Amino acid sequence: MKRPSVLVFAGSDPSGGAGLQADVQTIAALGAHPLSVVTSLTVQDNDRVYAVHPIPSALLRQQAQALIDKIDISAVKVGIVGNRANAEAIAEIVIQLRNRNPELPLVLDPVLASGHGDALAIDDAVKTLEPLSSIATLVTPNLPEATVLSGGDRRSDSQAEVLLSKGCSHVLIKGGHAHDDKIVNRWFTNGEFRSWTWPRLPGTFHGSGCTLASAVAAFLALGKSMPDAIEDAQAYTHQALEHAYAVADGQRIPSRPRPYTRP
Ligand code: PXL
Repeated sequence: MKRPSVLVFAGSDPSGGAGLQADVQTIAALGAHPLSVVTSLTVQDNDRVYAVHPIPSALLRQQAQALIDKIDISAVKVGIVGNRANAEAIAEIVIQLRNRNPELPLVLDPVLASGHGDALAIDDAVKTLEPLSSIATLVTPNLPEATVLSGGDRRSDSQAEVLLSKGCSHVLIKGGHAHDDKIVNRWFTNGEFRSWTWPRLPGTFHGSGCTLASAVAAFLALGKSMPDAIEDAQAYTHQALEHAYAVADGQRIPSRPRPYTRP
């Protein structure tokens, strides 16, 4: 049996909570195959990020080229890119892949900071992500990221409008950063809107956003429609957070390698 492959571009998180490690666990758990191209090496534990080192864009290109020369790609997921040169390299690779498959989905998680608030984007984040936000199928900002990426707008619908005007087809604004006992995630696409409300789970987590975006990419690779992929990815992430475990004090790790059953 052939499994669909998801091509992931992300930063390595040695703590195993977020970044590439989160993406690989999620995509594998959901029955797709993760191909993992490193964009940056980070120094961090389960709470704090101490350093981010982008890898040279020529090496990023080589990693991806070897994979795409041989393996069919069913979806692409992008986490932290490191710098503008890496964002441009990833955009060129996606454009190359779309020459073969114009429908290839690209899920862009526009990560600016860790869950704790430590910076993960080095240069001007909006400018850095430009080559990717214009070709993304789905962009998944949290509330602070949506505010920054839309130039300071505070209302989710106008933030989504700004993001859609950059060229992406769908926006999912994640409500986890609100101060509320409910989390509202809002999906916008041209002419359509839907929201989902989840109970806020106690505690803090390392890698919840990476888990959600990767789950969407995996479900798209497996053939689900965008609204179904978004809905099922939230249910999977919620289950992973409900069963999160500790490795030390501080943020817990989502339990991703678990059989997923649709509620
Ligand atoms: O959760 C966002 C994120 C993405 N990528 C890397 C990270 C984090 C959060 O810590 O470390 C590499």
